[in-house]
Amino acid sequence: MSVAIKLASPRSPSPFSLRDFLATRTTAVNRTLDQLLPAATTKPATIHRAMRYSLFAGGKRIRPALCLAAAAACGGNESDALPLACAIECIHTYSLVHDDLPAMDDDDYRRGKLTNHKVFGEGIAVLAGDALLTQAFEIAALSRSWPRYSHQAIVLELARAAGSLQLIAGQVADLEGEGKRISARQLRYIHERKTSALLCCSVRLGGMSANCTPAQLKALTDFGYHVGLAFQVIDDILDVTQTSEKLGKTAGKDTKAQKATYPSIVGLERSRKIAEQLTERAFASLKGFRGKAVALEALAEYLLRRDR
Ligand code: GRG
Repeated sequence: MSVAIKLASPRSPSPFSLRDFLATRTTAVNRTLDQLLPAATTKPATIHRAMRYSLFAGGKRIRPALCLAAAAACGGNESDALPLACAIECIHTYSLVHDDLPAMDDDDYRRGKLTNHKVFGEGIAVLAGDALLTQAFEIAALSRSWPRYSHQAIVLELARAAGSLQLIAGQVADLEGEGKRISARQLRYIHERKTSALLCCSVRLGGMSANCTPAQLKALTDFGYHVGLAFQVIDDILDVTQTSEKLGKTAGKDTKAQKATYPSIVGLERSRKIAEQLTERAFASLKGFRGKAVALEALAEYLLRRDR
């Protein structure tokens, strides 16, 4: 396959290290989230402890990394994108907290730890998810605007990705599809909304924080869409090929819940091929960035090859 990435940016004398990129950006995102959220001791302390419990439970921080990498690709200042990267991580974490509830996927483990409702009880877990979602909009409302992208555009971007036509729509279709035979087309509909929408939003917001051109925004949208789809295909593959210990969440849940996935519909080998093709499409979207999208390229490659 032809998705091998260049490891050095032509503009930078030292080779690009994804390991360093992820480590430094994760540290920056964690520090900023810590500053943006109410302290764990702020009353009512239970809700702030619950929000922080899931937020700092050890997620891979893929969406913030994509947001910051997109800002860099558009020549922006990553520190401008940092609050938006944090807002996305709050929305993502909310979706995981709610997804794990007994009324949804009913999971005991997430990010290698007991799920929020197992520690704090269902009521607080629902509220912690709600509070994380609301926190994301507070952060977006407090962020700056850019000549091409108003405050309204930034808030709208988050609202649309998280709303009933995207993230929630994907979750609804996922719930309603359980135990039913669904087509590859319907599965694509679920993946576009449940997963791709937030990854796409991550890179778009990164680009917007760099006041990107409409052409750059279009390229990032295309990249985020395809990387998002590949991400979910790999997630489905890992659910059947990895252990719970490795994933930090219960493996084999999709089969148990009789969920349609790419491996269940087209098999493992074909699923891997599909993820590779989607990643190639994502790479093709980055042509116009002429070497400045090295972090985005490395992330796409990493997401295809990841084992957790
Ligand atoms: C409104 C009650 C209510 C629920 C909404 C929208 C929603 C719940 C759930 C979203 C569905 C979902 C969990 C999609 C899966 C996306 C996915 C593969 C998540 C895992 O992402 P990683 O691997 O996780 O980046 P970490 O833990 O590393 O951040």
